[in-house]
Amino acid sequence: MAIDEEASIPVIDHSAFVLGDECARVKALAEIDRACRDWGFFQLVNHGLGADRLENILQCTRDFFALPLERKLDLVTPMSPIGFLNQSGASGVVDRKEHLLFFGLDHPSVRHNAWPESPHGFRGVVEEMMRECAAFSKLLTRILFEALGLSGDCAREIYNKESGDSFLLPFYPACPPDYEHELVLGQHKDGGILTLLSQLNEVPGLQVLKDDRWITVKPLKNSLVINVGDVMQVWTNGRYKSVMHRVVRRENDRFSMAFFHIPGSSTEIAPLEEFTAHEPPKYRKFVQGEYIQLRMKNRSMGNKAKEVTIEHYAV
Ligand SMILES: O=C(O)CCC(=O)C(=O)O
Repeated sequence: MAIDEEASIPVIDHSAFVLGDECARVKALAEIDRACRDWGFFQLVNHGLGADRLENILQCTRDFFALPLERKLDLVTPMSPIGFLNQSGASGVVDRKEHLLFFGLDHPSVRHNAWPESPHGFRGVVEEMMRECAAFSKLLTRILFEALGLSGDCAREIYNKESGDSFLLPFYPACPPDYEHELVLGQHKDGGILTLLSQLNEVPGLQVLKDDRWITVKPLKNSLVINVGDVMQVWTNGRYKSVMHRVVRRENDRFSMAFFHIPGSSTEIAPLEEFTAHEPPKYRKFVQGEYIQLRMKNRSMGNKAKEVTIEHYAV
């Protein structure tokens, strides 16, 4: 598939939701609605996650991944997705990256998070960011519901009883120029409600599929990339799109941060009545935890089976 370096995903100004100007709010809601239908992705500027906090996360992340591999391997947690990982990939495609994954602070298994002793202060910085991201992703979910013409409280009723949130710090090591644009993270969609992503050190690499072309997401200073996940696609019966994305190699080290806003594992997911009044449901009901388990097998090393996607539940 061709790569389009010219096109850009929509950019939306979050200050429209803060300043109290009703016209600006209505316009921004319409922009979000269009972006979620057409792209499944947008970049948000003037969001509430402070630039200094993002800088602190970048610093901690750099320092952690600069440690010798043996020290990082101390944080491998067998049989669990959390902690350090430097080997993943499926269907013969190896992800050339390392990452640290944590359960969100409201996740029932948060106590199992594995914390590095070095760099000093890492846990405090990451927990503060996770707290911010959890609050901001709830707010954004309410904004997406409002853009859909639903009450923001609707979100509270359908998924807020427990949390499946997680927080990822990936590191994509620099590659020699000849290998630029090789895949480092295979194409996939996200399995939750929505994802907040920061290209922390502004090295590009993230690409989004649109009309059979890969569009590079150009890093904008202090912006957040927001993307719709599979759950939002099911809730809206396909109106909002969970879109394929991937990461390609670059000549520079690349650091990013992703917060996956995910319903708790016992939450039942199905198209909302509001979207099935005039058309049949496109998905059957499923339980979030079951879907997450199926997806985890997708990316486990050596898995040769066909990837399980949300189409597994299509009717
Ligand atoms: O690092 C990035 O830019 C994207 C990460 C991502 O898509 C993922 O880990 O699911």
